[in-house]
Amino acid sequence: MKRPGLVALTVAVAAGFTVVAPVPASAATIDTSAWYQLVNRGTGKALDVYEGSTADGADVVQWAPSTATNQQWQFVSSGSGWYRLKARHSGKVADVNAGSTADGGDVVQWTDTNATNQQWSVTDTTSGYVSILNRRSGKALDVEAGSKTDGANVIQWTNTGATNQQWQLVKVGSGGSPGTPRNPVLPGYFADPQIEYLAGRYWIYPTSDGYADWSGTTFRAFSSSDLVTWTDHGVVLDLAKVNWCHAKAWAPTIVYRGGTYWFYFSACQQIGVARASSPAGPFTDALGAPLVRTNQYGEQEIDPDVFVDDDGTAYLYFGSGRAEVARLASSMTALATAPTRITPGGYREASNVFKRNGTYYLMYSEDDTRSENYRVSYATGSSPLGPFTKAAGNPVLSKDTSAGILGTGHSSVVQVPGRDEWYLAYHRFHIPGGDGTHREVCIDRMTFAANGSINTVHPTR
Ligand code: FUB
Repeated sequence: MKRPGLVALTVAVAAGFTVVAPVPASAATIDTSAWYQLVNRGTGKALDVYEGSTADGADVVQWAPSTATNQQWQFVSSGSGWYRLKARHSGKVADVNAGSTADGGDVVQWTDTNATNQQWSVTDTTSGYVSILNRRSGKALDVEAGSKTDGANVIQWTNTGATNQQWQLVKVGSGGSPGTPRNPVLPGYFADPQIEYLAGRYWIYPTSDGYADWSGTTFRAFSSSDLVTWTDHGVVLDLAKVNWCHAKAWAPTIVYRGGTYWFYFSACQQIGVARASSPAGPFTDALGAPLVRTNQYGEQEIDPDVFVDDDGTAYLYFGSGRAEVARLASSMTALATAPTRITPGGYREASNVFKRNGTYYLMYSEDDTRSENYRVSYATGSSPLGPFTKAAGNPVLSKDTSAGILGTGHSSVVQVPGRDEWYLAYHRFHIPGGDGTHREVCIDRMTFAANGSINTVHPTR
């Protein structure tokens, strides 16, 4: 059913308002045979045809995610990186009503004519989210005024990059809940896993382990569509090609910004930054020098982590023996501010920050990676710059001697796109016979209590 007050008219439009086709980012991974739910980053609601109407002109709104087919969309290629968005229940496509080029132009469904006001581009914003721009107007698919209510209108608006213009593409079926990881998830010796969701897949960037004194010199990448089956992408950065340090390649992290994948890594107990156009690399040193130098702010400048807040500000966390955070410059290759010290109780290293329901969670490791008691704790704060207070109920993750699981630490957290479903990647001593330099990478589900505290994660074999 069409909502009152909408003009049930759409027009095919002439050339003259078209925008330039984007370089595909997530678009490169779009499966045109699949159905997707489009979940808004700012509101958590899904793109929805109002009341499941099959009529031309029915309004496109947001609604709480469900399995209904009026929330399932197919990307139908119009060529050159442009797509129509076809609703599964009606076969009609998302259309800027009457070919409007104005801010506030309403998005409705209409019979597929392949007109430019029915064509959309898909471009990565920050990790896992895309912006969707209309070809005729160049404006972004936007939840009006960022409203969080069911039924809030979806319109077009000037592309500002705001979170109510960012969408998560959740593949129906395979894109819902991933499978149950089987530990260890990576074969062989790896540690310090950084897990991320990038360009429609899960990725792990670990330390290559099994070397005395943690003397590995290369970084590899692994990816998966389901957290179960992992593809080895080989060496994505070799310190032999980094002119300021060729030793101790440890604990990297990655973030997507401005069309580039930025890869922060520890080398010679300093922090570097490299760049690539794909999450599979190859990464090239971006600075020709460390971003954080030996002893610049403290004893061990290692274990970088980058968190990008909803307003687009990026923060770099790092440090062993104490925790630091600094805002990153928009170039991503410089600190915009001097670091702030945010060390929570028991902190050793391995900061990893995420946000859930407005709370910032700082995960970190306690004890020594050579100890079987190496473990994961967390602190919370109301700002990415802290202060962070160690939570009750820690540690989140620790050894299980009855299962032969020891040395569980250096974790990172990933959210399943569009769902309140979270996984913790971490390393443990290799089974059998591992120790602090022979570690393996595991993943287990992480859940929250109603008050937002993290429930204990039980490590699994
Ligand atoms: O893997 C080398 C170091 O061991 C990491 O940087 C620390 O977090 C610890 O896991």
